[in-house]
Amino acid sequence: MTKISLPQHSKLLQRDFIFGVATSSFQIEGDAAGREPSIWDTFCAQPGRIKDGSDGLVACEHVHHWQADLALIQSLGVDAYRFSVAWGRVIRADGSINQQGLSFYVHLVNALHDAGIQSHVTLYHWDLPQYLDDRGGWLNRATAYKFAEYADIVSRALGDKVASYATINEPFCSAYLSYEAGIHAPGHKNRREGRQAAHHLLLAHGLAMPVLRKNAPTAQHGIVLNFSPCHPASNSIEDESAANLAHVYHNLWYLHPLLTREYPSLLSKLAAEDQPTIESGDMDIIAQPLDFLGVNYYTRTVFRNKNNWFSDVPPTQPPLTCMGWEIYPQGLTEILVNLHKSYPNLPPVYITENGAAFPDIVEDGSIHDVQRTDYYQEHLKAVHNAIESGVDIKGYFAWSLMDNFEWAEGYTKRFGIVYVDFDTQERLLKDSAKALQQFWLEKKSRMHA
Ligand code: GCO
Repeated sequence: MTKISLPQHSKLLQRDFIFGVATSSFQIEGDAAGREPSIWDTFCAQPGRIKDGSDGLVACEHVHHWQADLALIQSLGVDAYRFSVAWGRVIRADGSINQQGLSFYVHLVNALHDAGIQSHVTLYHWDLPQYLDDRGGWLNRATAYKFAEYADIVSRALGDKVASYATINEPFCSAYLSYEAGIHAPGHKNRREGRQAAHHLLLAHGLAMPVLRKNAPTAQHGIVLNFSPCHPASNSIEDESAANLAHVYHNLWYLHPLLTREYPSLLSKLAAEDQPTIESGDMDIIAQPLDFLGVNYYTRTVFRNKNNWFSDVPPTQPPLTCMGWEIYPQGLTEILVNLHKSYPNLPPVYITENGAAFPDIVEDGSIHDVQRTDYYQEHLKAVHNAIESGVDIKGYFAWSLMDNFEWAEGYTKRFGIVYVDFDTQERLLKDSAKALQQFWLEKKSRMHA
């Protein structure tokens, strides 16, 4: 089995660097009866939306198996677990609190706490209650205020037992993929809607931050953004400017307002009918001080010029993951160093997601996912390199703890370090999990020596 290792002096091997595994509510929980339907339930029910026609009604049945899953997390030797709360498990359509649903998270956080594992809670990982979408979803400004109320309820219940609260996971996905590209729920295709949803998601974040600080004063509060370095398909001026545009539109659109109180100047260059409504005072609400920035990284993206805009060029050369994504670890160092240099006020960073899907085959009860182990090895080295270049990075979370519902790809893509047999709900450590486990346990034992 391949071993994971880092240079002896690496900051990642020091006590205060946190390692964890990550999941999200809709992707693992199941127990649809215990919550309100979300936009993803609606989306899954529409023919043709999900590759294998599947849904999240059962998923990994984590709500029923959470204690065993917690034991599994503990056995890996991690310091932390990142998971999300399902809004519709906490607040019913009539506005009342679902006490049983809320208790699920209270028990989980208490048990993690007792096990000495930090809880890193994400409040919104895409499963908007359908009852809010019925009132316009993220196109309705009121949803941002509803989010702050929801954040209040969750943070009152979980308080400072949680190490960190992230408001929104990847607003790029909930805005662009969901309202502009049409590939995520609710599946709209409209540029103005994409920009408006992005604005309301950032507003929701800004409205929730002071609430979280009040209810959990010693926890850390921030947001999780996804980044992909944008590279030109050729060295023509047109392609280079397309790649720059993509970088601004996909990466900086979300970070820039948080750190500078302004959208990138590209906003004013969009057609008037594509520009979102921004009320006075919104930018001040959005630009709350951040204790941390969560960075999700999977791959780089290549763009070419198309009608003075950008169009992505899917990679064809190996090594690719099952998603068709190029394995490009140096892109993680590149984007982190780039952000560090571009924003003097960049907060400390957690890598909140990083991982890959490969065709996992069970052979005599084992999964020899050498490519995934290599992926982790190389990306951990990329994080190490970014720290050496001066980026303040506090922790790293592998995506994902276990195979789960991969959105529009259904169950066809396995991102787990733990294999899930969806017929029996059995969990099986892949070789990558064993390699990470060995790496994490060795780090722990050195700390205690
Ligand atoms: C994300 C998504 C995850 C996906 C992962 C792989 O935050 O990007 O949260 O839910 O499963 O990115 O595509």
